[in-house]
Amino acid sequence: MTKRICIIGAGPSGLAQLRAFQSAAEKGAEIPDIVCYEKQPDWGGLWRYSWRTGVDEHCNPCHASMYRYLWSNGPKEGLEFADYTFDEHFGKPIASYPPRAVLFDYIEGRVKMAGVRKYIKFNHVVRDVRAVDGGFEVTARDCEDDTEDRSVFDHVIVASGHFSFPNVPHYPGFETFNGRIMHAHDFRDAREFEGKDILILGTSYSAEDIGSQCWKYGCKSVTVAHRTAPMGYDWPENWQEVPKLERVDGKMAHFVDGTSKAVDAIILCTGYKHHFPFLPDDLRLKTANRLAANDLYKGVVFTGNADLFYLGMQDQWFTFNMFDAQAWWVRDAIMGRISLPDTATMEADWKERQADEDALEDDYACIAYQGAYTGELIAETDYPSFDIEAANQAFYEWKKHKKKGIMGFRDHGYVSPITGERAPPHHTPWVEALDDSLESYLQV
Ligand code: FAD
Ligand code: NA7
Repeated sequence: MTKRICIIGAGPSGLAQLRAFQSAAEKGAEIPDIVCYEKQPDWGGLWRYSWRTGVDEHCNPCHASMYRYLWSNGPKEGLEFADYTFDEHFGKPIASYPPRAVLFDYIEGRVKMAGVRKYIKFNHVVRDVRAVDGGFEVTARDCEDDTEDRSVFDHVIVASGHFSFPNVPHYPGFETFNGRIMHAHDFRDAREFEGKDILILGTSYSAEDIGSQCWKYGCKSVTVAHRTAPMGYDWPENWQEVPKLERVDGKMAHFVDGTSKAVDAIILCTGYKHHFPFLPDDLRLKTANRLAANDLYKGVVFTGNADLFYLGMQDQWFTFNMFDAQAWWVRDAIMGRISLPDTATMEADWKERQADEDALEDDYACIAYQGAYTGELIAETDYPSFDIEAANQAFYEWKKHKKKGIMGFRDHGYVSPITGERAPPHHTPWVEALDDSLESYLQV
């Protein structure tokens, strides 16, 4: 009997899974029956921009955390598909930090060519998954017809992402703040903050990038409060880093060192939660945002039920190529090309990975660690091998360029780990490039 597989989500991870199965079929293998449920009306996950915030047109929580004018925050050479290069897709070399629309086009190009859209049920939100005799019963809602779709599958692959449910802290005085308080998840357009004094909480990617966007599109000042340590870049003169927020009073934000600042808006760049409202406790992944997640053998097999897989649940330096490595590996586990060890061995695996992660000394070591993990999975499948060390190198250079000039790092080019060619510079420095369209980016 042909196995039945359910994939939840058609973002980069779910699409990698579809491409993995299709590539096996292309080589003559018999592949399982596949259904991919996607709650949005199109594929691409976070790379599909939506203007909506809060709840969507079907009253589901909006998935999008994506905003306008987002340019890749890491070099594209660190995420390039080994089976589909940027040069192949665009027909020419392009610069290293593409805006969202360009990356969306690249993601879409590969799956269009693979012809996998037929497997996806769009506008279908998965509401419930439970273990039953013979596998899993999955209940999805067809949001267009407002009907229920209930089916049994041998395997479920959760590819629903983990940067969509906001972590929202409370600080005293938020209730009466005379301005806008929002989480990064609901941020859509930096122009909203033109001429405004903004306060950002958090010091990671969202804080750095949303602050930079607001600065680039003309906010009056950026103040970033840190809970642990400042980012420490050489910021523009109207940008300051201050210690932890203590309380808010009217428009005044008071910090723990006794200083204060009047602000118009507070943007909480305070991270996201791994949240799976459609999963019962016995199948639900509970983990922090880290490189080696809890309870996942090889970073993908749920140790509580080895017929259930998760993709892309790690904190991410590597993204699209790591999702590919995982997807090819999961495909082979499902197709019996890779056998799984006993539960005790699987448990020991993620604990050992976490101990190794805990011993890493700095970001450079974290990059090498995730590169090695990606390489480990690739070596066990037929995913095209590529020069992981070259991808690591692109990340190392990226970090140095950020230290050198936080508003200028996107003006550099890196060597592709697949083609060995260095990317050309973009035609316009990032601070001056206000048009983030694909057409503008691809101009020579
Ligand atoms: P997602 O892209 O989140 O896709 C998950 C999919 O699952 C979505 O389509 C969603 O609609 C669907 N889904 C969720 N729940 C259900 C359900 N119950 N039923 C049906 N469908 C469901 N990475 C980079 O490499 N470079 C960057 O510059 C970069 N910038 C980022 C900027 C932001 C603001 C964020 C939030 C993330 C960024 N990332 C970046 C990281 C990002 O996580 C990955 O690039 C990638 O999108 C992860 O893919 P995914 O498929 O795992 O998850
Ligand atoms: P991250 O990388 O998980 O970072 C979360 C940040 O939020 C981090 O700096 C935390 O500070 C900070 N944080 C968390 N809770 C609080 C509270 N209560 N008060 C103040 N600060 C807090 O999330 P990002 O959104 O930046 O990045 C996630 C993805 O989105 C990433 O892949 C990007 O590409 C886009 P800490 O250092 O723990 O003190």
